[in-house]
Amino acid sequence: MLLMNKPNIIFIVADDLGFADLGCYGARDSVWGPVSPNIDALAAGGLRMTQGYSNSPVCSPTRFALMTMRYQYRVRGGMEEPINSKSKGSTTLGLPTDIPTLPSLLKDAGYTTALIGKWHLGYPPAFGPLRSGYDDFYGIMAGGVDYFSHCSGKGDHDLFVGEQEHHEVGYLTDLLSHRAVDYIDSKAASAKAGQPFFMSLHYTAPHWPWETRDDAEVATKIANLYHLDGGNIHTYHRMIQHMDEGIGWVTESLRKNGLLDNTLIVFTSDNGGERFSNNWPLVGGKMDLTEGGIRVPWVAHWPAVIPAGSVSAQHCMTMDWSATLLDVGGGKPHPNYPIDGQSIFKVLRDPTHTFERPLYWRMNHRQQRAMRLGDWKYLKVDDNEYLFNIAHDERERANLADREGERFATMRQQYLSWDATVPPIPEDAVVSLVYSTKNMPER
Ligand SMILES: [Ca+2]
Repeated sequence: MLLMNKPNIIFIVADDLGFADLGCYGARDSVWGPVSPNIDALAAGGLRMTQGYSNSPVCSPTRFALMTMRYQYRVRGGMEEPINSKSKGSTTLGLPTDIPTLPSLLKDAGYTTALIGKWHLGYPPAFGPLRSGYDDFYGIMAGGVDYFSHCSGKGDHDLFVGEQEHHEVGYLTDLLSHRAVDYIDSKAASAKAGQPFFMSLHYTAPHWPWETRDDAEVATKIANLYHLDGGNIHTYHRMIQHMDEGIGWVTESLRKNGLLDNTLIVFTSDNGGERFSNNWPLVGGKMDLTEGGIRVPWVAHWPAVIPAGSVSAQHCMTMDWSATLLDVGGGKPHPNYPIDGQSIFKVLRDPTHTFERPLYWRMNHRQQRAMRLGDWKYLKVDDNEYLFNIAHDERERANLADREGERFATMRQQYLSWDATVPPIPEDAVVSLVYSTKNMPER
């Protein structure tokens, strides 16, 4: 290691935040000012990735990859798009507890570990964060809850400390931020004495329902959590800003405790943007393998190692960042569970460094396939296949499959060869869509 002490690690994951929703990724200011000044400051003081992806365009599959550092298709639960409340009581639709995870392997490397926020990888007694490597858990088990009642879509109260149900009054984004600050405060002395911590901070913001800190009243009136008759970009911006403010509190807490210099903070989203997101200049969003569904912000801040103001076009996806955090923490993958993720630690130390990194995605929804290799992307949606030069056309409008026939055939074959290395989509895998064109026109 470069450093005397292993760094503390904070992995912040937003929910359904789009590629261009942050100021540092080109978002316009809201009517009341910048939407994400604190995350923008982390990017300015660290690294911003321009070609970073999520492992999936939907929630739980990405989280399987984040935890296991492997393609999510390797476990049955990872093929649900996404895990929903019907998996309560299931012993198959969740993260199997025998699989080594990022937190369990960091624990082996000497870290204390905590998840504050959303789990979404199956329900106890078969599954849960404390069974997969986290020492502490404060948050929700489901894919989404109301910000005030903390109830999931079926009306079940879903806020837990460990595996104990926990009632607390407050706006969920703020509760998670305060809890994260408390965690840092409680671990500061031991961290300075050489016992590092790994904190996953998985916000539900800016996911539906469309409620700001001032919308307790709205929460009493919505028919269901999908909130198809509510929200607007102003509410959406405020929800991002509340999360950003909390991230400012977290950063300030690290500074106050003298931990900021040797703490690696990583910020991202679990999938591309939803209905109110800004994904410009990309097309599509959540559930799509066009760039808008999978290209997400990746910001990393670590003053001791990452040069301020760095920008990198290194290709990477969620599981590569998990592999990086394991690498940074001095952990090792379990030999029986070789990981698919590739560490980009070298890029953090030298953001001018890049390496070739082929990336693959597969969705049951609309039989989608995608592969990114260098400037090029092979894409299939329903029965249509495409080839795009992402470096020239990241909006994926100019289909070069005919003009570049040989390249198209080669990439298609390479995709199929990769696909043969992961289990096929089982017959009973479920795709759950929240809305259709009956609810709102095509985007
Ligand atoms: Ca999500």
